[in-house]
Amino acid sequence: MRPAAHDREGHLVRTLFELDDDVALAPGAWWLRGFARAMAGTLLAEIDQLAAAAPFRHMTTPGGKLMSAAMTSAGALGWVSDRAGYRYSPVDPRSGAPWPPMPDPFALLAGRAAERAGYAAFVPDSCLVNLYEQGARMGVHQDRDERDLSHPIVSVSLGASARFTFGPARGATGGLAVELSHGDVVVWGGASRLYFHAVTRVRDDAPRRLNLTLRRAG
Ligand code: MD6
Ligand code: FE
Repeated sequence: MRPAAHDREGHLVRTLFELDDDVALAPGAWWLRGFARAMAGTLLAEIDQLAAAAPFRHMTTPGGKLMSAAMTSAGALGWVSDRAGYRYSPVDPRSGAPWPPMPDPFALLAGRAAERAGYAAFVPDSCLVNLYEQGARMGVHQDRDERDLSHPIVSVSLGASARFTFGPARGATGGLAVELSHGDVVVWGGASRLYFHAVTRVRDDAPRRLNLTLRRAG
């Protein structure tokens, strides 16, 4: 939180929330607005490097549909999807080689963001990178392929802003929609670790959107 502002007469001045305030989204879930903005250039350069080694690709869902977001991974484990299902794999199925190592700035940012949200000593072993070109979306899902669900997930948004929905049920009941902007970080775990979420649209305020989701998967 920022210190509260006062006007010339000493009145406390507050809007609903101010730029870069931390916002509690749900029990255990925090929206850290702008938390990664100062690191964005570093993160984007790391993404370019890792995509040169493990290119973005559109994976197939177990139902046989092509996902509209393109994906790649870094770290000991990478998230993959194909006709056989969703799972984590130590190798990139496209090359058969291990995923590129977790970039140090990713792990550093994840640990700091998790700590700020109340999760001490978070060390990710997997970073899924989602690339959204215009028109790409992500359908409603839960993240439950990780071995130990007591670890939080740290999600970093870069580039175009996007509408993100988040709640306890597959439908809208009890949920929220927020606009995630360049540099925003969402951390969630605990009571909301299995909340449903989706990216329902990506805005055209930048040519594309990138999202990092950092997890402890193994
Ligand atoms: C995205 N994010 O923002 C998709 N999952 O592009 C996710 O699916 C997600 O942001 C788990 C935790 C945080 C997330
Ligand atoms: Fe997810």
